Amino acid sequence: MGKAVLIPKDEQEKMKELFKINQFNLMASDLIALNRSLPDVRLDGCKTKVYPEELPNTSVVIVFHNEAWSTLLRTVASVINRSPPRLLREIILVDDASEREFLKASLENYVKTLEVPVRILRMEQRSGLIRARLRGAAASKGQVITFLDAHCECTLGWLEPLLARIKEDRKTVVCPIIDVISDDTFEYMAGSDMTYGGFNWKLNFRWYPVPQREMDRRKGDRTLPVRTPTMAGGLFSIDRNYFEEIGTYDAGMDIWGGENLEMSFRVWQCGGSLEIVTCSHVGHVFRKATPYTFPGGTGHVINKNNRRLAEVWMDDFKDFFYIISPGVVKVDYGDVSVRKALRESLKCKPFSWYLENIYPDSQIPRRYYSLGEIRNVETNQCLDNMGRKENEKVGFFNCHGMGGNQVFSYTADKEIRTDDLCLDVSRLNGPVLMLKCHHMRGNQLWEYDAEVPGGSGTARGTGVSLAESRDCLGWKSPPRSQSPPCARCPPCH
Ligand code: UD2
Ligand code: MN
Repeated sequence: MGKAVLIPKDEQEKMKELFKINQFNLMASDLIALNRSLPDVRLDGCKTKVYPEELPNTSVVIVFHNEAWSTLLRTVASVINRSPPRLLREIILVDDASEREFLKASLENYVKTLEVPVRILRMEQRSGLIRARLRGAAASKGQVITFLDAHCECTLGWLEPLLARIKEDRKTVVCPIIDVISDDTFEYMAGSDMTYGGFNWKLNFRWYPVPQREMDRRKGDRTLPVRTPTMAGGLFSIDRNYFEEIGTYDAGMDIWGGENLEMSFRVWQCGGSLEIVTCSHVGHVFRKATPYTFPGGTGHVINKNNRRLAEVWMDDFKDFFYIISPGVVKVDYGDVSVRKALRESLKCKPFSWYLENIYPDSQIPRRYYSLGEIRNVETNQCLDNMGRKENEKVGFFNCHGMGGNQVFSYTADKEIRTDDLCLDVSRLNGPVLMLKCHHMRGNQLWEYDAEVPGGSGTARGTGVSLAESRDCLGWKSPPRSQSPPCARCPPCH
């Protein structure tokens, strides 16, 4: 029933050793049956829903690199045991050049004993999850392709609502709610239907609360799919032909990262939609660290992938990513002309359309006056978020002109924001804090009185000055003249 596994004290040393192999509690996973039962975590309204008898069937594609035996085969078992046989066309396992012996002949022999066709494809060399998924997709025969990570557990009724939604609208890409399988105890914990996918300036995928406008659109019915700006990436279903039409994946992306935002932007901007189907629940082991190597270096690979998606899909809004990630502009991202041509041929909408219509609560403001540093021209000190977290005070530091922690945007809503935090003066005479942006103005409203855009002026919060001991701050447009340009003053609105 998805309960936690507790390892006795005298085995905990061993447990810690084994943890390092996959960055999850392998000992716990190995103690759990491959076909363990799970609680039914669905909303009551989901349990009684009736889906059409005729639904498209699906191929399930699972890519893996050095995955553990028990997690991989528990994923497979849960797919087989909890999918109506008529809807499960096949399971395709794509081995991304794993080095572990048990993933070779033993795996092949094991899957032969299963009652659903399971094919194993092997990448000749380490290719990363994106190209591995492309390989699996190309070999698949189902009407729908469902991608899963190799450490998932599907729950009762997970598949029907996904396929039913695609049957209703073949251009909808659908994700289940991703439940949490603890990396420590393998306890199964229900995910929330009240969060959806977003991203920050660094292009990290993040969960954010489902906004009121989306609750209103669904008239408060939480069993209806949530339109989500982005997806986490690992677990989703897509109509097979639509996957082709919309441009599959960017095969120029390596190893891990970025492909989820790339697909999210592409689907929305090119006429499709992306939803979390809240009646479908699939568990996933979320890890705190990656267990495998990144040929080329973790940072380099992720920056390259992110540059590819920023260059193709984000138009000038890529400036937010570039200015907050110093050095990233130096990363070679290869050739994206094929992806740009795809964007042309599909007549996709601009990123500003996406921000306005799909993600108005985005961390990247659709309209803003300025993006750059906030400098006190007398002292040459700059506002600096100091890498601090929510609810801490904003700092000051010598201006370094490198972006990063010294980047702020003065938005059309008159917020001063640094990534997903806004300067806030809710504590009377207290320090200026960085809090979640609430879009309600109030304590997050800043007036800026410079006469020329980008010129010097005073930024004042309601009743409190921005700096602890200073009355005002000089305001200067971004210092960098090299590409990418950071200033766009002020946008039309
Ligand atoms: C999340 C996604 C993941 C992917 C990633 C961004 C979920 C639950 N997971 O990270 O699917 O979108 O964000 O890229 O949404 N793998 C390979 N070859 C590699 C590296 C990984 O086959 O070179 C496999 C790996 O064994 C796993 C899958 O790809 O089955 C995803 O990798 P992960 O589990 O490390 O990614 P995760 O969950 O942190
Ligand atoms: Mn994963």
